[in-house]
Amino acid sequence: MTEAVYFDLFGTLLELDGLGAACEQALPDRGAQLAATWRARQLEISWLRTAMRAFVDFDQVTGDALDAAVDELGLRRPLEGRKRLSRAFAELDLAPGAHDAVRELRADGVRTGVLTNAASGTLRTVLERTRLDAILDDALSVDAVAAFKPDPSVYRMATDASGLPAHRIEFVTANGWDAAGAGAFGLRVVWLRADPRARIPRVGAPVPRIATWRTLAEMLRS
Ligand code: LAC
Repeated sequence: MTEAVYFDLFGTLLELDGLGAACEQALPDRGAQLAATWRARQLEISWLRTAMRAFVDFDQVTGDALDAAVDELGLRRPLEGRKRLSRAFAELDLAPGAHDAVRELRADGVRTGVLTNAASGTLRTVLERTRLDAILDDALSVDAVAAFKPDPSVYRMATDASGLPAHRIEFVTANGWDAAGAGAFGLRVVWLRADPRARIPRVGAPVPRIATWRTLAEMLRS
């Protein structure tokens, strides 16, 4: 029986689809391109800053990534509504089925938590807005360790918070690179793989189990 389960936030509990729509409003016809470039730069900057030991919080990384993406797309005018758009990650919708799955697991007596790159303040706002705060025991932001995923210190927050060894903790993410990082640390990983063609990066991590929000609770029960 599962004792504790931690969830990734951006792209997992929250779906990234809304990012394209928000970008489309700011930049008609190129919203999808801006959203994809923005997310790619956001992750790249977080990995670089972690390797460089030059942590700033994820809000700052996200803003810098937006500016980098806009620059790359070669826009001549400043992006309209840049300030509002930079908050788009915090306003993403819950993934369908996510709330039900977390609630079901918690009702089974499983300890639940979120383990995310998100800055503490943003995380609090998101959990209140989505009402996840009522069904999550732990809200773990990387601010506490001043490093981003996949630094092992981030995944260690789950063992510290739960008091359980890594191999008795489930970690659920839709991000393949996050699945690799958590698996390499020793957590039991479930990958909510959105695209059947997606592959885990070849970094020597164990192969994760694959589920959907609909099948997750049942899988973790057995
Ligand atoms: C998170 C991003 C990386 O940690 O998905 O929420």
